[in-house]
Amino acid sequence: MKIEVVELIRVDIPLVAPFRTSFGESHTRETTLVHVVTSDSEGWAECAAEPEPLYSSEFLDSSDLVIIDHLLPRLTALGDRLGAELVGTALAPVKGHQMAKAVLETAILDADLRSSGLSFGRYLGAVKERVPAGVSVGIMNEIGALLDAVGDYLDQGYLRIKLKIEPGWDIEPVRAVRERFGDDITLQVDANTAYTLADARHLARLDPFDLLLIEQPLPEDDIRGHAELAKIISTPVCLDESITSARDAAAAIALGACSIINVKPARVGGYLEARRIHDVAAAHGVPVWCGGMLETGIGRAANVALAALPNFVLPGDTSASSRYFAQDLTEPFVLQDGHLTVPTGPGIGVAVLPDVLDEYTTSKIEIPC
Ligand code: OSB
Ligand code: MG
Repeated sequence: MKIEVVELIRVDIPLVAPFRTSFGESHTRETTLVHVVTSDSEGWAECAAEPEPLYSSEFLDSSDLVIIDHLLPRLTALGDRLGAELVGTALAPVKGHQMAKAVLETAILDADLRSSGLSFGRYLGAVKERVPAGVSVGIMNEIGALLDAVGDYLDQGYLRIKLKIEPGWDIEPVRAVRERFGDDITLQVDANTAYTLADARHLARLDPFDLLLIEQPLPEDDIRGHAELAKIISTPVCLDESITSARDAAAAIALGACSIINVKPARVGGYLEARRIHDVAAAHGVPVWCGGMLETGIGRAANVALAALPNFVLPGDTSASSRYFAQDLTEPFVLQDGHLTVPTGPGIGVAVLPDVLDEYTTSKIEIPC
């Protein structure tokens, strides 16, 4: 396969409601789409980075620049030997920049699979036709608004609720949700690194609420802290930001820093590394689930396929398109019985809607190869 043209298309799409986390608030989903055109196919992927380096050190402009100046030249140097399975090795000399590497590898994988007629699910090893959907609920100004939002998501059929937390918005919202909706709903929290180990006693106050897990309470480089915390609190510790490779996953498991892993393909450099994390975790009896970064249908399609692998035993942040957007870039993913259907068409199995893409495009860079 030989790349002929790569387009970097920046889009900015309004969210149906602002989404607040411990690190910031978003009103739109701004992302770069990578469109790879090859001699016999094309591929699409979506960058998970955000406009500012607040979730991780990567951000959209950095990802675009790294792709253009450092990643793409290493791939075009391979000429027509290029295939998705060579991308990781070819890009390994470039340190870090997992999200930039992931979007490029994913677009090439999509092109590869479209030309061979294979779906992402078939290629990755999906064993399910549909996957259970959870929903991530942002930090709000008051408990009443939170209860309304959670009630609405439960009415829609979401099978698991994740509350974003931060110091000052943790015990009380969890207590309120348990009091209103009972002990039977599956409930978990995500701190996005907002605490330190000195908060261990405080976080132990979440123990009585029988949470499925607490996600990334401590800074991303504090593996030892998570291991210590896991000994103090009874809520299972799940890592998100800390895990950027299968080696990280193996180390965190061995050190007792987590008993569950949130797998986000973008954070770990792509779907091939994500599958390795799935395998490492499975070998240790550690369950995984598929995280999200407010993806459009383009990124969501591949995530839903990954979430159909056998060790993805917990509901993911794989919500329906309507949870994020009034109008998605593809046909919307719809919640049916609390599940999303795994696409079966070639590649990611969904098509970009050209008129919608035009409407939300803010800039475009075309790189002939
Ligand atoms: O930590 O999982 C996270 C969104 C943006 C950045 C980080 C995270 C999130 C979410 C939303 O929790 C998940 C989603 O529904 O896509
Ligand atoms: Mg998270």
